[in-house]
Amino acid sequence: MATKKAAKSKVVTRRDGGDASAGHGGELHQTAGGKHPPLTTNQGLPLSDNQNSLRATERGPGLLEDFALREKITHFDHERIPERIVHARGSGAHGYFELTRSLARYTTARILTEVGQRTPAFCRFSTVAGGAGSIDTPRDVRGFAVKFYTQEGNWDLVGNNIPVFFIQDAMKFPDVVHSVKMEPDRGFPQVASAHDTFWDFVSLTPETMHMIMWVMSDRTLPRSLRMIEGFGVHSFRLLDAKGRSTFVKFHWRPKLGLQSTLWDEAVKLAGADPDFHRRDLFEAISSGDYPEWGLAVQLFTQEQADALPFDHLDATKLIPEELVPLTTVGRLVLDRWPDNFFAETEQVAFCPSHVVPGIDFSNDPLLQGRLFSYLDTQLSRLGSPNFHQLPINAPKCPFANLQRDARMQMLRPRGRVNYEPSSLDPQSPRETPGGFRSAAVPADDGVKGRVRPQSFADHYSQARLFYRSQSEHEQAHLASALVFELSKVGTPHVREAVVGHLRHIDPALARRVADGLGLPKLPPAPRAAAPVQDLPLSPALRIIDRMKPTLQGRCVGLLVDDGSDATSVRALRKAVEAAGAQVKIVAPRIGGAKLSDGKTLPADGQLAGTPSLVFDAVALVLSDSAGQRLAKEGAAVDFVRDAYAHLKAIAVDAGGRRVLAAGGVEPDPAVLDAGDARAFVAAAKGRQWAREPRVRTLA
Ligand code: HDE
Repeated sequence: MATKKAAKSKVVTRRDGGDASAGHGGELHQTAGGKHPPLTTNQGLPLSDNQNSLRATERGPGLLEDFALREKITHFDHERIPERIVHARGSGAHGYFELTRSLARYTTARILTEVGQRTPAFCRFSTVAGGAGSIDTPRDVRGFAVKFYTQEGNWDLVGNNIPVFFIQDAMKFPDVVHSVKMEPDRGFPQVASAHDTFWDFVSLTPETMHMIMWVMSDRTLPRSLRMIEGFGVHSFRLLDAKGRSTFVKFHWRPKLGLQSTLWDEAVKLAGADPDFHRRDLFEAISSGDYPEWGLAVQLFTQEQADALPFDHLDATKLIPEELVPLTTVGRLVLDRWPDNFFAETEQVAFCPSHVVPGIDFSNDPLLQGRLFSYLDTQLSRLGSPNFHQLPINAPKCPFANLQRDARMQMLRPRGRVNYEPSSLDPQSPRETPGGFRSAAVPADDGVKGRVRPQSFADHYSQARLFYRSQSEHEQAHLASALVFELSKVGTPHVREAVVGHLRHIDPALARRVADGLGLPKLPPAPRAAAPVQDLPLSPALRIIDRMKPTLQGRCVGLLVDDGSDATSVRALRKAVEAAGAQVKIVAPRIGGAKLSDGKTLPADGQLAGTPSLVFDAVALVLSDSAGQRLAKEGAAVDFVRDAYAHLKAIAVDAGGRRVLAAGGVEPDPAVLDAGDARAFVAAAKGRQWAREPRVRTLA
């Protein structure tokens, strides 16, 4: 038996360096397949047989004595840990943060004052509502959590891709999450807000309205995690050496610009590639095309905050950048995929309470609740207060205190002193004058109580500001999203109540949605707790106008078959790659296609499994006979039909035109000749918004 041979074979190499946590002791065995470490039990016992359990006789019962089987199965039975109650599905990557502009005027935090300093970082992106095994492209908020391993301890900036939140007070978090998750009696829908309980909660909670505008916008349908913004949401404080504080809001801006998919595309992507975003991030990092974001800050004083027409401590409000400008101070680059998904992406534990000296919290009641929740959740998820000792969570600077013991203790503190003050051990850790201090700000006068300030009462003005700041196309998408979601709500009074709220936001929006739902008349608007203000619009909140006309970081699909014109294929590929995009070859067979020059071009994807959904633009270079054949092939017809409906540029030659015709696609200025690679590249840099009214009815 091969394994027996392996166990007996001579030790040929010592394992040098590497990750001791990988678990094997250091000796490699030469086998026919190469050099392998010995397979051992968790106690280090080398095993000679990993194929068969121990049995009383050849065809007899198994034996309890079989410790190797029991250890293996027991460990397997316990492989899963509780998934995160929210943000369960996520993808992470390592990288670094580099400061480009000092904030020394405002803070002592070294990560924000030492220009050029590179701080190691780990970033995890997530959806919110679905389970760990759900899809990447639901209509959902995306988490954007960054752990900076600074010299002064770990700083976690645990944000989202939307700058506001559903609720104002942590007390309501379990309610909003329960309402959006699958309904508890039936266990569906998975990862969708389009159901009664969510909209019931929303309709009875007007403070959700601003966030609802964002969630119904294209922001929740990102094309790639590399093309989302990130926001710290709450106001934080920066503290200088004298203890003076300045409010700060943190923003991440993607280098590739913002880009979203269309709803129809996102829905189909869920089936075509449930890992669409994870794969995209993995492929980008693996190919050295490192995702990058700029870190920008909005800085403002208490006096400026007091002059704002809303309360910045209310997490349902943003501060338009037209009011308080953004200053870019650094960049985040993700350049390394984790070695092991579970050890790193799953076990990473973010807590907004992890800050460094020079950064402090504001009184935002949502943030205050979060400061408790995350530590608590890590205890249940990771099972021990020693979760900070896991390599992904451990600070990369020295850390020491007098906390001791507990489950899964990995450290071996020495000596008799595990208390403070002490005089017996000069080495025991002590307080440091430059250590963390809370901002010494005077507390407001007031009465203790379960209260919401009147300054939190305006729920509609910023929802209006957001909606009215959108481009025409984005407004149409938003209205259509509301119609889609509310059409999935079975309870008429819930649908009507939501439309009632929309009347405060924008009467035309309310009418559009009411029409889309087929309501006979506009439902009444609820009483607004504060007058609705017409705040100055903020065009910076749009996506469409701010999409970068670029192919950088994008992917173009080239559909070929036997006999495709080699010159056209080569010219298209060259032009697209020169513009910074990746080219993927799609063919009816994964082995590739024999082009007109007699050479075989290997395929990256087989046609049936590689729809145009996964590309930003497509080209079809097909011989006449291949065109005729593929015109009868559903996958090829869908390839062009979807590309057209998703407003993508399409290049075709004569063979390709046959498939277009079979798909009933009417040529327009972005359906181009495959011979004109330059025009194709120019069109591929954007979506064809003008085409949209021809392909779908929007509310
Ligand atoms: Fe979270 N949130 N949250 N959240 N959140 C969690 O912590 C919570 C909120 C965010 O990739 C949980 O480790 C409360 C706002 C991200 O691991 C939990 C409240 C923002 C992630 C939790 C909020 C976020 C989480 C679940 C209201 C944007 C994923 C697992 C008071 C600024 C981090 C976990 C990762 C995760 C609680 C509101 C972002 C239960 C109580 C606002 C990106 O602790």
